[in-house]
Amino acid sequence: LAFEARLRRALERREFVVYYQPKVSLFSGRIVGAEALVRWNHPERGILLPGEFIALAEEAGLVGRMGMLVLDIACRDILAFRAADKSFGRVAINLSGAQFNDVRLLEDVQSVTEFWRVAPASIEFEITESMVMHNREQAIVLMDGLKKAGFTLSIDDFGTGYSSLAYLKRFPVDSVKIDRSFIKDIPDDPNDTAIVLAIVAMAHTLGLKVIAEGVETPLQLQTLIESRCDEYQGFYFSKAIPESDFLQLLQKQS
Ligand code: G
Ligand code: G
Ligand code: MN
Ligand code: NA
Repeated sequence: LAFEARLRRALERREFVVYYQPKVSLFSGRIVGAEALVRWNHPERGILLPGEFIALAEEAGLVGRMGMLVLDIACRDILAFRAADKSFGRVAINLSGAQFNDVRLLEDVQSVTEFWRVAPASIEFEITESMVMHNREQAIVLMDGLKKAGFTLSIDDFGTGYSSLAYLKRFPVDSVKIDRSFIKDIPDDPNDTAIVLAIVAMAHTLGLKVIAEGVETPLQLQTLIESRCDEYQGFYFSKAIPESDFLQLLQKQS
């Protein structure tokens, strides 16, 4: 309970910060977007990673409020990113299961983007397969609503759940993010290399873009380029960094 009270106070005091990890385009080789990753700037303990507080925030019913704070910060930061680089695309935001089950999600996110006058297409929501598969029909209704409002949708950790072609076709999503467990051992592991190729081919057939996460080595990148994966994210390019550092990266490339 002490931790829960501490987390509540952290929300009131806006102790959360957002770090950004670049997404690089196959087509242009430029940074075209970023994934927003929340950190708790704890007054005594310093920067805490999501693994130390997200699950507890979910249990305490606070993850929705935290998510709205993350979206609020990301919208503010997008305006700065656009000012630094006119061609800057999207910021991706991770949704938790609790947010996805909240009937007010669409209303809430629209009120934030409207406040900042940020086009919904600049916001990409990363949704995991398991969140969608948990309640498929309700998930499709919510995703349809978000799409109609103009938001971009992506399936995170793709390949780890019970992803099926049949369902992917019915989900109104724009892209899939291949889970980093499939990227880790390419090109040495022929099975993983084949899986990556198959995911890209399948996604492209369905008109979806493919993002690879966890890209760490030049050989992994080369393999992904050869498989025509659309965007890359990983330590090879950059870890998640504070807003001011990300802004500098954008300024350097424009
Ligand atoms: O870099 P990293 O340790 O930041 O992130 C770990 C995990 O935390 C990731 O799987 C990511 O999905 C999750 N995460 C990061 N930021 C957020 C956020 O703003 N909201 C939610 N729900 N999850 C997040
Ligand atoms: O997909 P999720 O939303 O689960 O992914 C974000 C997590 O992946 C964060 O914890 C981030 O720090 C981590 N991550 C990002 N790039 C890399 C990478 O190249 N290698 C590894 N091992 N982890 C990465
Ligand atoms: Mn993610
Ligand atoms: Na992921």
